[in-house]
Amino acid sequence: MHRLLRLLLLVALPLPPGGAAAQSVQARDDGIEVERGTATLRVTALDDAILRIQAVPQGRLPPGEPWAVLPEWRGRRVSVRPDAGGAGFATRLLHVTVDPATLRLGIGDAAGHTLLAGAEGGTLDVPGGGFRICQHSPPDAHYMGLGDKPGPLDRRGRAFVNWNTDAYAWQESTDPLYKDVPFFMALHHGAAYGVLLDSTWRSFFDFAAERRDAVCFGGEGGSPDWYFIAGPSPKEVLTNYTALTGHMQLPPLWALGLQQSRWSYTPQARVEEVAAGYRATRIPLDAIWLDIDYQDRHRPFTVDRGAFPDLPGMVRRLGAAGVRVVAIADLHIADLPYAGYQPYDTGLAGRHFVRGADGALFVGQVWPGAALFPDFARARTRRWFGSLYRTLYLDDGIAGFWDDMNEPVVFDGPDKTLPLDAVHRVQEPGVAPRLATHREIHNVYGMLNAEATAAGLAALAPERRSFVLTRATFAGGQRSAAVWTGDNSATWNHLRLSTPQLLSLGLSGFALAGDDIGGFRGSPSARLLTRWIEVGAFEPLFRVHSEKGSAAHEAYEGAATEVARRRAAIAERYRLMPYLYEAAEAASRTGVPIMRPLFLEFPAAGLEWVDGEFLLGRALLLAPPPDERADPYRLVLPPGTTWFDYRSGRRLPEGSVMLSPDVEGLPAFVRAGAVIPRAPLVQSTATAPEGRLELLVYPGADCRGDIYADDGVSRAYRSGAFLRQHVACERAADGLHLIFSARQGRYVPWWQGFDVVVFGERAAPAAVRNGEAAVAARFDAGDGTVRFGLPDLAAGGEVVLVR
Ligand code: NBV
Repeated sequence: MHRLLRLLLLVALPLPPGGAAAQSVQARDDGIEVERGTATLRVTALDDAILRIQAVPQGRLPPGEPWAVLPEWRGRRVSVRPDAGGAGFATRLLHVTVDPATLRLGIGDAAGHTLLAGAEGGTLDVPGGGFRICQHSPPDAHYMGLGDKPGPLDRRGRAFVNWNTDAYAWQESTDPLYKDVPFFMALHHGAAYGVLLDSTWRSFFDFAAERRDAVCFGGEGGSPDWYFIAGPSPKEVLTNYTALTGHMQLPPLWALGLQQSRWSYTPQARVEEVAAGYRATRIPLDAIWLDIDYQDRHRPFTVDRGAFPDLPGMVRRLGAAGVRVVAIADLHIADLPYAGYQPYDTGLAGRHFVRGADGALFVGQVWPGAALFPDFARARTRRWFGSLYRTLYLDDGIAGFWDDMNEPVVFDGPDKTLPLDAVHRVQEPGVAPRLATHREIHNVYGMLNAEATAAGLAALAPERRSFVLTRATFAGGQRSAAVWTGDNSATWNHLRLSTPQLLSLGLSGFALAGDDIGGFRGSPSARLLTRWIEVGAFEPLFRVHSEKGSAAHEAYEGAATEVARRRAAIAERYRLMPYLYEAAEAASRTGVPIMRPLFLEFPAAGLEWVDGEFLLGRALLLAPPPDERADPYRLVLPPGTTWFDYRSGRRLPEGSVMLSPDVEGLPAFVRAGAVIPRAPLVQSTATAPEGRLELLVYPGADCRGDIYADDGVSRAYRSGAFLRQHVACERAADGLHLIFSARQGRYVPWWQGFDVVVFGERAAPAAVRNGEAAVAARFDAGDGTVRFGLPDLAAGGEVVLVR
């Protein structure tokens, strides 16, 4: 980070007519408040790493939005050290200055490096409503985030709008898409910080597009209320950001297995046929999805009993085969008076539906025909909506739910959504009730739909982990639901786009994200489907989905050679499930995503690789071919770390290597300094693997790995029914040491012991010792591995490969 004078953030305020405005500076215990003319700017230190910045052109500062930031932060403050001159303050990590004459704000780190600095162009009063904030952008700074926006991960040089939109047939340049995550991370010379604009209004972000030296962002309504989130490492930014806005919940284990969806599997016999297709071809599968046609005339929370004469029976039979059923239940409630349609009747009675500006219920066309729209801004309405899942969840046995169309989509609405002047009632605990227009609520509507679903499921079955997938969401939406990238297309370009898009979601708090494997729109060639499955096998969510009328997307369909490759890719995901699950569990506590861009692990290495390569967890590097061609392509490896080829176990040369797309399976590599747990193959996560847990050890600096396990379905892990064990490796004068920490938690695992494989060894160890006991080991000079078995070292232990 360069050592410039602290540059200053300028929130340019209009001067009142007639000259200089009166100023006042008030040092506060937790920050500073400055008045200039009628305007007020307040900076509050919520903790040492997180600042909240609020401003208004006149009047009092509004209380702020209840949606993105967790309520526990509402009263959170730390005491700060005021500067001698009075116009700034310091926390333990940050130094903030405000120039009272100009209201310029500058943020630096404790060592005096500038982090964020002002630029011209900001205003608290955009004509027509809203505000704009501008900051200086060093030419070599990079910007990541904003959720599901497609295109390169580095947003520099482009401008974006946030407005949740049903973007069927979206392409690389389409903006906005389904989600609004007004959070970005800036990375400059390896040091990072984050910015959350806590605005639900249509917002925009310009990353040095209009002016090459400035980043500007703003909203079309309201006043600035934003958070500066310190790092300095990108991981710390995410940890702080998810402390502020919440973590994804640990998903049930089955949600990490292969999930097969289609619009639509119907009737019942077809659903069972697809499951049987997987079992017959020995391709693992954990879930099948029911799209809108399982319902009676597309009415949410109903079942077409003609096509599904025995839904609970079907669910039971599939369950016995290790396949769960996930069902869609869209938010739009069919407008069906006097029809005995309970969602309508109870919704009307509870006054749960959105009304137009004229006070009449708003009715719009969606899948069921005329429909009503729950007012999710109301906590009571969310509770009611959550209760609608009772029959499907508790009686029919549906394992998870899918919230689609929640931007929301209204086929005949203005701009295909609710009218902007439709009225919502904001009624939240701890917040003064008020009315708000749809213009203000639109961007949080989908997130609140998903919150209603997740909270409803938790209330119906408190002991069970829930699984919800949502299309629209907002910052903080990771708390309740996983996300997918909507209606992509069955093209090679869309496969390529999926990597930066999922990485961006991970950097925006959404660790549990996936795309429609194979492409939603259109028919993938057998080759494309295979490649997509090979890539998807290393993504957080692994769900194949397709549109009506498209060719088969099931992994078992097609030429035997393709099916074999898909089977191998899916099987490898299942074998890596302990590694994947541990990464998911860590993400649910730390916010560090499962799927990571390389700079997250190697911040100093910059962004050279961002759009092709990615990491699964900390150790596994995947390098999909850039396109459909069979030409060799270059793999660039972050410097300073040795890498191994995951499949051959061989050490790679430093720098870069050429890869051929025709090798069996997706090119995969492991960093030196890793321990990867791997399990025997199962056909579903519902079956416990049998035998021993494999530990793949790649010696190197900072060598470590974690084992995590629990029952995979309940919430008992929160009260101690889990297993966590840390394994480290260390090269010492007497040999290589494997250090097993004592196990935490009381969960009893399926494995009886470990099969250890140590890679990259040049010679056979003189002996392998587990404490005092000698261990029989096998050295393979061909691939440089040492293999041996160990008992289940639950109490911890140290194993030495003696030189
Ligand atoms: O419910 C039907 C589809 C669904 O399959 C898809 O995944 C969603 O993104 N849904 C959109 C509505 C219709 C899309 C044209």
